[in-house]
Amino acid sequence: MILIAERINGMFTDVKRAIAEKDKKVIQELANRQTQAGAACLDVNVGTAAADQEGTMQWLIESIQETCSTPLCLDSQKPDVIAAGLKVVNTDNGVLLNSTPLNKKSDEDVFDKYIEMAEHAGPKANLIALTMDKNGVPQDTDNRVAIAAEIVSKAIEKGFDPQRLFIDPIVLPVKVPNAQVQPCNILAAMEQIQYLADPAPHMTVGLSNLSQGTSERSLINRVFLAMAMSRGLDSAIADVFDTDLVNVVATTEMLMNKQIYSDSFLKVYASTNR
Ligand code: THG
Repeated sequence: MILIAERINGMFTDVKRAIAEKDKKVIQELANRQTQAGAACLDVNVGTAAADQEGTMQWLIESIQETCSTPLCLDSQKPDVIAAGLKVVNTDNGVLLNSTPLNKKSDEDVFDKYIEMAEHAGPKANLIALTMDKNGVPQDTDNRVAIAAEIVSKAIEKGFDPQRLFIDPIVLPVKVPNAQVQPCNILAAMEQIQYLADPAPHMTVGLSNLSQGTSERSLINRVFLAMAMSRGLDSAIADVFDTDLVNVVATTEMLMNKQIYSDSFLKVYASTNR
C-alpha cells in the first residue's frame, strides 16, 4: 500500500498559518513526522487561502526538501501550480502529479497538459487521474468505469505507461444527503478498473473525504480502506498519524497474503515502512 500523507494542506489551520507567516519549521516537522509514521509520499496542497498559489507551492516544496527526501505529491487542479512546483521539486525519488480529470468544460486539454508535465518530469513521475469529466463526478458505477477506461486508453495513445497512472474514483463525504450509495458504487467501480490494463493501473482515493463532518472519522476511514484494498486499491491519501488506520493497512495486507504472518506482524510492518 502506498500511503500518501495528507497533512501538508492549506485546508488545515496550522498549515494555513505557516504559509501566511512563512514559518517553514511547521511544514518541515509535518514532513518528517509523516515520513516517520509510514508515509511513502507527502501530498502538498496550498489550499485556497494563498493568494500566490504558484509561489506558495514552490515555498512548501523547498521548505520540505531542506530536511526531508520523501517523494512529493503535488496536489492542485491548476496545471500552472503543478508546473511551478515541478520547477523546484527533486524528482530523483519520484514525484506524483495530483490530479487531472479526463476533461473540463473550461479546459478540454487538461489531461494532455498533466501527461506532458509528467513525461517532462522524467520516468519516475506518476500521475493521479480522477474519474471526472466535463459533466463533473459521475454518481454511478458504469460512468466511473467508462471514464477510467478513457483515461487508460488516452494514456496508452500518448505513450504514457498505464502503470504510471493512479486512477481516483473520487470519494465524497458519506454524510452528504443521498451520498450513502457512493461507497458501494466506488467499490464496484474499483473491481472493474483493476482489469482495465495488465498489469493493473494503480488506484488511489482521498480517504478522509469519506468521513468529513462525521463523528466516527477514523472508524469510517479504516473500514472503507480495508474494503477498498480488497477491490484492488493500492494507494490512499490519508491521515498517517492515525495509528489504527496504519494498523488496518498492515492487517489487510497480511490477510490478503501480501505480508507474511508472524505474531509481531504489526511491528514488522511498522519497521519496514518507516
Ligand atoms: N483525491 C485526490 N487528491 C485529493 C483528494 C481526493 N487531495 C485533497 C483531498 N482530496 C485529500 N486530502 C484531505 C485532507 C484533509 C481532509 C480531507 C482530505 C480533511 N480535513 C479536515 C476536515 O475537512 O474536516 C480539516 C480539519 C482541520 O481543519 O483541522 O478531512 O479526493 N486525488
